[in-house]
Amino acid sequence: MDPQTPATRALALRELLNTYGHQYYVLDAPSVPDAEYDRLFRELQLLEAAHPELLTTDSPTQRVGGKPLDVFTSVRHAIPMLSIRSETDTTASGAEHFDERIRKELGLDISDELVEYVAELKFDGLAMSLRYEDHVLVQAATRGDGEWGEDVTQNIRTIGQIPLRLPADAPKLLEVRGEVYMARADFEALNDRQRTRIAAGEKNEKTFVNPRNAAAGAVRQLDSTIAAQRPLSFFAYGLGDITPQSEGGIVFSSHFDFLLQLKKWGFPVAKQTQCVKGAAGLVQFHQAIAQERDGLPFDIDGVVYKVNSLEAQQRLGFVTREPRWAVAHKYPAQEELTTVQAIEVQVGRTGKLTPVAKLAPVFVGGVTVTNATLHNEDEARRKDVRVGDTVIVRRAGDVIPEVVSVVFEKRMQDAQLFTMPSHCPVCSSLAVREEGEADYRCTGGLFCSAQRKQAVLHFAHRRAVEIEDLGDKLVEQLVDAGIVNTLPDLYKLGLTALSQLDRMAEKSAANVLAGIEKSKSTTLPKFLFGLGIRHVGEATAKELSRHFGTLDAIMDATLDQLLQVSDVGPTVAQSIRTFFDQAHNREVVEQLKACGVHWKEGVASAGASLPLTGQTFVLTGTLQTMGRDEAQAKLEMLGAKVSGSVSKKTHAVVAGAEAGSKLEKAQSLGVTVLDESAFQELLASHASYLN
Ligand code: I6G
Repeated sequence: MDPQTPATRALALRELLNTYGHQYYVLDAPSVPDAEYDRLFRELQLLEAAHPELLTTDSPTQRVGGKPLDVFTSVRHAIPMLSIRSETDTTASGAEHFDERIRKELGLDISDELVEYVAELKFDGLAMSLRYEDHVLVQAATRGDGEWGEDVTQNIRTIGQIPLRLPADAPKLLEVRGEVYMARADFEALNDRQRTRIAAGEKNEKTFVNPRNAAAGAVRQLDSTIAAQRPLSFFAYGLGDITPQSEGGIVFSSHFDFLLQLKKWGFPVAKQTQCVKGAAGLVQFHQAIAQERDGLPFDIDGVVYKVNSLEAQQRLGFVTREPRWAVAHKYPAQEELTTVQAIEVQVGRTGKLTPVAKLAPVFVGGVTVTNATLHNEDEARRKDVRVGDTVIVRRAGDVIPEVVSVVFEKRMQDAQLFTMPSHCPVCSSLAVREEGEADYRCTGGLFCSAQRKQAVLHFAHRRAVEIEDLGDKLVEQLVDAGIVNTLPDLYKLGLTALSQLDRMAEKSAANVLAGIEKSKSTTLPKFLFGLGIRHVGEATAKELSRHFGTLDAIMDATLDQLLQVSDVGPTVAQSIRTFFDQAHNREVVEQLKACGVHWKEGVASAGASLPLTGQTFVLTGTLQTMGRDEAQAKLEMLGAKVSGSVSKKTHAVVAGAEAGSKLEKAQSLGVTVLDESAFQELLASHASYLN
């Protein structure tokens, strides 16, 4: 064949672009620069424009969208799109119930071997069925009622991860089921673009509530050129129709084999998918994914377990429209609806005023939530949250709950716009918002009792000098009663003053005093962090201590000297200088020392290096001989950085008992792993730096 004919060139371009697209979208490993892809794409577009007869539906140029539709056509699924039943027990034992049921239904008893399962993610997106005939994507349909769905092929073709043509070894007929979703980062970027459009006065534009909602909107766009601008992704997880064996079709023996084959044919399959054995394997998967959930680049609402053997699946069959061989095991929802009962303004340690929505109690993310931050004036305005509003609240992991958006359709007519107060709600001092800052601040300083309370709580925090049993209720009483006005007042407390407070028995008072006594012996970074200097977090306090060695050296450091410390920029340096330039702050430090607060001062390591300087360690699992905080503190005293995640740059992973995925990752990356005794040896070899 002459390679120069338009037809062969078009074919070659389609194949090249499909290969590059697969490397880029599915494998996340592009092999050519974007400019090269764009050049070839343009060449194919021009060729197809000049020779319309060469245009095919599997051409990558068709990913940009086509003519707007009036309505979506209904299509009947060749094989019904089933739904999946949910395990009602959302605790880990839900997995055990499923395994028990499967064993019973398969007639297995205790002496029989463990059942093999495939454990997968339950993506928070939209189910989709992709039909390939003669290797070309001919139809993409939503689930609909399971029997009839909507034909959304034009929109689905715009998804770069979905192959438009399958390799020659794929069956002539293949229906792949999976989930269309929007990755979190793509969702954020889309909403940023939407906000810019709204700000530019573009009518009919809106922001989206969550990635699922944005994905659903894009899939149901009648104008596929708009869908093409919405960044959708896809994961494959199941089979619909397929060329039967009697017509030479391929036969799989297990679901896992099927998924591996899908990957080979170019479909994205979630890398978390695992083949596991028995209830213990399912429980382990459930727990591991619960840990990983917040760090995933996309939302999931649970995991799915499926019996791996297809022969066993057949034996188990279906109940109504649900397979008996699969179950969804959900995690607690991270978003819920509730109503705003009030909007209060809270005063933080540095005087920052934070608007907080007081909510009708709602169970979300595994806990009952009654407060959600609105962050600051701009955020509160942007979301336009008002008292009485019905709102979507989100709580993911340990992150503070937040109001995602208002359900405007449910807003009362007389709902009042929220405005930030001009004065501090606690001490009535003027509240100011400085230029370039997002926050209003109370100007009352330590005159403001709210700031005093927060300053005391911060000083007493576990990561600062750590005063056990000194909780917020107690601090509130101590400050309100005028017993504690400054930090040194804590060390002047006696049994009599304490026992007179509400709900404070003599025994509890004695515990508090013991906690205060214990806190006198601290470390320089903890003390420095506890002072609550603006912009000096825990990491900066550690860097400063390491660099200067003594508190006096830090207090007397010039701006230039402060700027020598890694992580310290002009704002932080200025904040430290301003703090120690104020006589009353130096006085507080002196008084605390006079009350007996002490630490071991070190030697300045500015310029010099400690034994583990420049090395990053990761701690995982449980150490028998010391807590994780202590292990971290020791590594840091030796100059190491301690990180939460393993990468190729990690110097070593310290693995205690029951170390999980971090240990596995270290092993797969070839990172050094120290068990507890090797770690002890390392510390012992540098003992002179630790005592
Ligand atoms: O709704 C679903 C989400 C995820 C599924 C599913 C799934 O596997 C990861 N698998 C099946 C078989 C069904 N629904 C019916």
